[in-house]
Amino acid sequence: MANLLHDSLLGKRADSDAVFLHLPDGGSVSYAKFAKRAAQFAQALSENNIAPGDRVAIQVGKSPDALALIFGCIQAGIIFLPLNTGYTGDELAYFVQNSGARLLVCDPEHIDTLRPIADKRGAEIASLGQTGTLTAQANAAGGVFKTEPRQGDDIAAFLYTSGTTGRSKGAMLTQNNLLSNALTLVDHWQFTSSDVLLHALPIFHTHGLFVATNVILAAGASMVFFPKLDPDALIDHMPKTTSLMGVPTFYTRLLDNPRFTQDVTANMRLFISGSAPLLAETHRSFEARTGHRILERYGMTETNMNTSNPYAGDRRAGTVGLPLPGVDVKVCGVDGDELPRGEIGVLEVRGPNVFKGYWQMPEKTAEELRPDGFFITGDLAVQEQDGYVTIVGRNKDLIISGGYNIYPKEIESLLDDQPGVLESAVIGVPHPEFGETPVAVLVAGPDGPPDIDAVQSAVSNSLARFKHPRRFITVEALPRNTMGKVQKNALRQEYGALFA
Ligand code: MLC
Ligand code: AMP
Repeated sequence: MANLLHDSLLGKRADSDAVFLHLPDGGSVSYAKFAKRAAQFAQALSENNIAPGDRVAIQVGKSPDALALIFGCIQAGIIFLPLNTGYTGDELAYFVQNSGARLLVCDPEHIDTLRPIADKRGAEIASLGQTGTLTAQANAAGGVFKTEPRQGDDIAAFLYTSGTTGRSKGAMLTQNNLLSNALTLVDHWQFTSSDVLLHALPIFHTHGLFVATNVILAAGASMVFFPKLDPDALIDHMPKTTSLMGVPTFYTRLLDNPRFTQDVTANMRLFISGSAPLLAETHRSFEARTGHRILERYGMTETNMNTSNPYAGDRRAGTVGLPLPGVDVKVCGVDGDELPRGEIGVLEVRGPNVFKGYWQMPEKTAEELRPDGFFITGDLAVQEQDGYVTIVGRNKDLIISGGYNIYPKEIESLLDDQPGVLESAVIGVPHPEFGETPVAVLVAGPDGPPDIDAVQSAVSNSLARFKHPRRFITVEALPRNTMGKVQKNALRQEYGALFA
């Protein structure tokens, strides 16, 4: 029996000398070398008695080995949870606990601080990097590993995504969710083995991992693998590359760079944007500067990619294009009934890309995944007569900063527990660089106003940097409607120009 994802993405090129990764400083990693490295990690994991179906939590910096570890998990049938490197110990503890991870893999410099978190939850801990313990084991492994059979419906990964209420949920993504979407995107965006992608996204989210990496593997193409976004480095490499995938901040930062000219982009065939709304204005400025029309697409952690502007055809600024082949899309009223085209409602999607449910949260799954397979995205959208979809807002309390999701509820729960805070509301306001940024509005308790420095340090201790409110404002009372519900719209209006 086969391992669908491993065989399709890596196995079939396991002997190929073709380049998979170009390293920014000049080296490269071939498909054969990468496949062997993945097998070494699969072996190292097995030697640690991590079995198929077990979970491995991975919080490591971006590197070829980090990617090889993920593909080692796939080959060994182990479920991996890639985690944002910005998460604090508190956040990490939750993911290890909730997933029941058998192993936590971290950077060598964090192993001592994170060990108690793993110990307390009965997980082993290992590290990846030059002095890493798992790296040493992989180095000693022969690199021949009997691939674990896996079927399309088997879970490949948990991707944690927060909710508007309560804690993060582990979205269970199957092998077929990931593979079907990668194959669709290769076709839709016309990727071939000649493509060279600029890869500057993190590999712990859907965009950098399942869209960018899996598309490149499925096409047998290659990518320049940058540790993080550095617009100058992208510009340096662009004359020899063909494509870029980024969040809107990538495009605004490129436009801010005077070295970014039409000449630099002459060899590029495709610029793709997603994970957050791309302003129509950015789309137009980009075309004016380079002659390229950015291709915007729309997806989610739970669903991978759902819609995309066409490769050949009208890439319409401000829209997320048409449903991808095999994906059903409908715009519904709150009761779930489909609305006529042209009306605004909640977007629902169905297809082989849609996840299996939230790990050990059947009620949450039932709230968002209908029995007929439609997933309620929580995004507000309108679909034109000709099928183009525009995301016009959100029916969920979510802030997206530079492509990272921030759920106000998580920050508010922490703020409400701080001395001097009676209650709080966190809102997203427009930000020139990150699209949106969180602002905290606090109501003082009866004993006087809160000490903002103390509140800020509580936030720093518990939450990843990207979630920190950029402004704390103390008010007498929060605006409420007649039902007593906080009117965040009124707050957004009042503070909307803070970063203009
Ligand atoms: C970094 N910082 C951020 C931030 N990224 N703050 C808010 N929002 C962000 N997104 C913080 C840093 O910690 C730092 O804080 C300060 O901001 C400036 O750092 P920087 O060096 O300028 O940031 P940089 O490393 O360049 O990162 C910016 C970025 C990055 C936009 C390149 O955030 C990024 O790569 N975002 C992509 C996220 C992503 O992949 N999303 C896809 C999700 S999948 P300080 O105080 O230390 O200076 C998904 C589905 C789909 O949504 O459809 O794709
Ligand atoms: P995540 O949970 O990190 O996968 O984020 C998914 C959310 O990002 C979606 O529900 C949308 O709100 C948003 N999103 C992704 N792509 C786009 C896009 N092209 N335009 C607008 N919003 C987007």
